Amino acid sequence: MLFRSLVRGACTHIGAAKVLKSVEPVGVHVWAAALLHSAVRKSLLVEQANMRVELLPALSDNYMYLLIDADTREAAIVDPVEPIKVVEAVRKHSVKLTTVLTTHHHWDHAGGNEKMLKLMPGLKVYGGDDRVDGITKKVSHSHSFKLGSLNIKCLFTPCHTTGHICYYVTKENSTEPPAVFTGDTLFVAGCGKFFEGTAEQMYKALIEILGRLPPETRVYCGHEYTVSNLKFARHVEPDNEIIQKKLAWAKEKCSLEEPTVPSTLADEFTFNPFMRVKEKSVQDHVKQTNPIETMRSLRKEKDNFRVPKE
Ligand SMILES: N[C@@H](CCC(=O)N[C@@H](CS)C(=O)NCC(=O)O)C(=O)O
Ligand SMILES: [Zn+2]
Repeated sequence: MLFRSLVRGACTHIGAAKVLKSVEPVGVHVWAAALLHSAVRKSLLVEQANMRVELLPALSDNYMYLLIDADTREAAIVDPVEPIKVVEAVRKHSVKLTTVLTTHHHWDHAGGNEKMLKLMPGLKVYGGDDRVDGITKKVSHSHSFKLGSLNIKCLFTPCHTTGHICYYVTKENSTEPPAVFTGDTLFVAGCGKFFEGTAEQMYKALIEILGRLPPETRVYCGHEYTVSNLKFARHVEPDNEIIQKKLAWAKEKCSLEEPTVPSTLADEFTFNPFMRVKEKSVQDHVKQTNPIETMRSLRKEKDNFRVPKE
């Protein structure tokens, strides 16, 4: 799955295909392709008065996120799989990086942790799984800590992996939207594969944990999969106009190599089939009447879904 995620990203891969033909051996192909592709994907800075989030594209379709507390200029990095890019961003913003937030142990998320620690010794490395490289602080559900003046709350969302953590970031007395870093649990218009978990667990994660956060919460996910996810969403709900519009928008963004992240939880409830398992239109598609069974059927169908070219 990880090989596929490198050679088949969400958007176009013209440059990557060229490299794949000309470089030996196979392992080098993959890395060269991934690095070349990520070089053209654009980053994005989301600025609020209380926090700043810089989206840093990595590999072929991953995102790392530099989270900055505006008050103290203390910063955290989410899933720093390409540490050199992180060091560059830290220098550019003149911030003090103290913290690594790891969503799960897969190498395309945690694989840069050891190098990150070598480049910047003393970092605190958070994660929910002993398999997370370089982990210094193992956390569980509701564990909270500070990043400068920001509060970070760990949300245990096992299913993609048994130790998956989402990180929910708030600032006291702020009227600005909170942020949640969802790794491979919730994607824009989709969710992670159930590699180590069940439909019951993903239902709990998406509907009962993430779905109960404030609707305006900005969602920063682990991969740029929005276009292919929306093509599946369209297949599930062909009459949902919001999906059609979001897909046209996401295609445009992708053609410009711009991120489709962040979205919001309120928006996810309008186009993400895995967040819409209580909707009759989604249940009818999979011939189920129970939301958890709908979740199970949807995931099974998406695992075998051939994404159409258009
Ligand atoms: N479908 C992915 C294939 C790669 C893959 O399996 N990715 C993992 C995360 S590393 C996943 O959970 N994907 C969700 C999905 O395919 O719906 C793609 O669009 O490139
Ligand atoms: Zn991943």
